[in-house]
Order: sequence, then structure tokens, then C-alpha cells
Amino acid sequence: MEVVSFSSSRSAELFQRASAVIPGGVNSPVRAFSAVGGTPRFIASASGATLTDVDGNSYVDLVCSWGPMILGHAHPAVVEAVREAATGGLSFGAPTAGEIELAEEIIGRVEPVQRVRLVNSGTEATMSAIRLARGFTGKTKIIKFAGCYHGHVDALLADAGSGVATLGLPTSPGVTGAQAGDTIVVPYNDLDAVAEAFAANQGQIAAVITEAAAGNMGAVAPEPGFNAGLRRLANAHDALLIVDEVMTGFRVSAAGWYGIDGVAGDLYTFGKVMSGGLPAAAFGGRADIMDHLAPAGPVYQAGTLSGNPVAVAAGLATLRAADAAVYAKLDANAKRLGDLLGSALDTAGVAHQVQFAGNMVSVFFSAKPVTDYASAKAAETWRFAPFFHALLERGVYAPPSAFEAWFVSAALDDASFEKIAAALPAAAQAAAAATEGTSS
Ligand code: KE4
Repeated sequence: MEVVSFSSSRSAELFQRASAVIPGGVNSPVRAFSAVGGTPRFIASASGATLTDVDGNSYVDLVCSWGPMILGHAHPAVVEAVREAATGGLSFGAPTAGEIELAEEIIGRVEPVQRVRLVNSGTEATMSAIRLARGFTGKTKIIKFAGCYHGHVDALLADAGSGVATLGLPTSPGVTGAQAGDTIVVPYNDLDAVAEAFAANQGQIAAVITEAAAGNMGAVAPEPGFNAGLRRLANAHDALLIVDEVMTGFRVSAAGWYGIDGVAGDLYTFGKVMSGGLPAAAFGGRADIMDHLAPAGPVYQAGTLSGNPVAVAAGLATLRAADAAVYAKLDANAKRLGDLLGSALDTAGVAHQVQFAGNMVSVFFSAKPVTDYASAKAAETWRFAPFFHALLERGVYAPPSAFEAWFVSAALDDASFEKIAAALPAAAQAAAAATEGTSS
């Protein structure tokens, strides 16, 4: 498929103007295209599986706002629910019936969740879950996995210390050694490293936090038995298991990753899909733990807009429209995308892995499977930028980073896949032709 005349001049103008008033020109770093270079596209509107940018270019959307838009954009039932809620008032700072319904919807889907607290972002959910785990257990240390991202929580912006079981080091200026120092970072899919960390920190570990299936190093599924092993180790060491389903929740099945592996966490974090694309997220879990939260208990947590009625309406409408047919479509669309990616890259003769974590997909330019962050970083990531831009110029909007999952929606149709299939040969060729150090 030849490149149509994709102008991005209006996006470029807006990016320049944005950069004068917003750090990096964006309100979340990944949107700046820093990992792939070029001009981020400023989006004017979206409908179904299509994004339209300010230059009038349309794209098949494989980012879905980083997960939320499982029904596709501007789904009529969701837009109507938002319109109706908004005409009744935008925010009250007082409880509403909708918050109960959303909590009940989550509880009804994820069996280990008995109580839910609504918040405004995944970061707020994981930050609060960590505080609650520490408050409930009276212990301070947290185990997390390299390559797993749980939002920009100080305690979780930590890298592995010198030894597997040693204390974490800040990954960002502004995070103090003390804040990162209670976090132990170990390799993903490595139960021995987790056991070693517990043994070296006897009686001090409040919780292990893990992405139910990793999506933030690219899609890397937990190896068979990994999550069950975390459950066993947490039990053996009287620690909590926090399962971060912000990305997988209500996407990879009606019950998220729990619906796939049945491993019960003590606490869960949710976001994205349950928000319908508006600012809403949640954490929840065992009643005996959650009831330690203020005002029922002593662990403080609060939020002016938590449970916002318009965001709750969007989340409820999304979850209620996400029936078995939608989840079947998501799975089928992920497989169809993966098959097209694999076939095009095979034809171009470039070593690659198309990997799935449920219906989350990623492409790694690696000759062997990626099982953790070290192997994700060892891939020929310099092939990704030319691959990404060749897709973008042909109307396919993939995540602008080699370390992200690709997200399908139920709105993808034959025309969407024809456009993806037409763009892939040139993109695969661009990846094959890339040489280390030349791509942006
Ligand atoms: P937010 O604070 O961005 O709503 O959620 C943080 C978060 C927590 N847990 C998991 C498993 C997540 O994937 C996220 C956020 N995901 C990224 C995508 N890699 C959001 C995109 C962005 O940062 O702009």
C-alpha cells in the first residue's frame, strides 16, 4: 500500500504550541513519541475503530487510549449514558447510587473482590493499595517486578538494587532513597528470586504487587504456575498478594486475568476499561482488609472526584455493554492481528516474536521468546521505530513504544484489518532494513 499524502503539519503546529505551555507538549510522556521520534498526532475525534487527527488523517486505532476503549470509540450506549449523567449534574462531593452499582458490577465479576473503593487513576489505585497493605500487615517492604509498571507511585518507581533481594533504587529524580528503599525489585517470571527476597527479608514484606499479566514491557504473560506460585509464597510468608489488573481488568475476560487463571489476590487494582475512558479507577479485595480504610478503619485514603457520577456512568455503560460476544470479538481480533503481524514479519525475514497476554498483543524483534524485562530490552528494539512509522504513514496507529501492549477493540472490522494488512508489508520491510543506531 503506498503512502497516501499524510500531512501532519497541523499536529506539528499544535505540538510546538503545546510544548510552550505543557512540559514535553503532552500530559503523559508516552504520547510525545519520544521512543519512536517524529510528530505526535493530535487527535480531533474518534469513532469505532478509527481515530481522526487534526490534519484529517484517519487511523485504525490499536492503542484504544491504552486499553479502555474495548467497545471502540464513542460507543452510542456509553455516550448516551455520559450525556444523561452530565445533564443531571457533574459532581456532588456526596455519595450516589451509581457508585454502588459500579462496585457491585466489579464484585459480581471478580469473585475474590468483596469491597471496592473508587479512585481517579490507576496510580491512585496502586498507591492506595500499597498503603492499605502496609497498614493492614504492619510491615513496610514491597516486592515488585522489573518491567512491571503500576503508575507513577513514588514507592514503585524503583529499580532493582545491587543484589536480587536488596533494596530498590529510585528510577526518577524526586523519588527519595527512603521511598524506593522499601521496594525490592526482582525479575518477572522468576519464583526463585521472589522466594529469595522473602527469605532475605523475613517478616518484613507487606505485599507482592504484580501485573496480573505484564503489558508494560510489551505483552509478557506470566509463565504457567507463576501467579499461583506468588500466591503460595505470599501465604507462606504472611504477606498480601496485590494483583494489578488496571490493564487486564475487564479486557482479557469479563473477570480480567482472574477469569483466565483463577489465582485469587488479596487486593486488586482496576482502571481503564472500568472507566469507559473517563477518569475512574478502583482498588478492592478482601473485606477484612478493605474495611481498614477510612472511614471504616484507620488507613486514610480520599478523593474529591472519586466515584464521579459522569465517569461512573461511562464505566457502567461500558461494562454492561461488554457481553460474551464482545469478549469473543476481542479475542478473535487479537488473534487476527497477531496472525497478520507474524505473517508479514515472516515474509520480510526479520526475527520476531508475536506475543500475547490474553488479547493484549506485542511484537518483539527477538529470535527468542521474551519472558522478562531483561529479554525485552535485549530485543532489537531499534527496529521498532521504522516499523511504527511505516504503519502510521499508512493509517495504522500502533503504540509508539516497543515496550507497550497493542490493544484491540470489538469495533475492528474487515475494513480495519484490510488496512492493517495493506500497511504491514512495507512496515515489515522497514523493520528488516533497519540498522542499529540509524532509527530514531
Ligand atoms: P494510570 O495512573 O496511568 O491511570 O494507571 C497506571 C497503571 C497502573 N497499572 C498498570 C498495569 C498500568 O498499565 C497503568 C498505566 N498504563 C500505561 C500504559 N503503559 C498508561 C499510559 C500512560 O502512561 O500514558
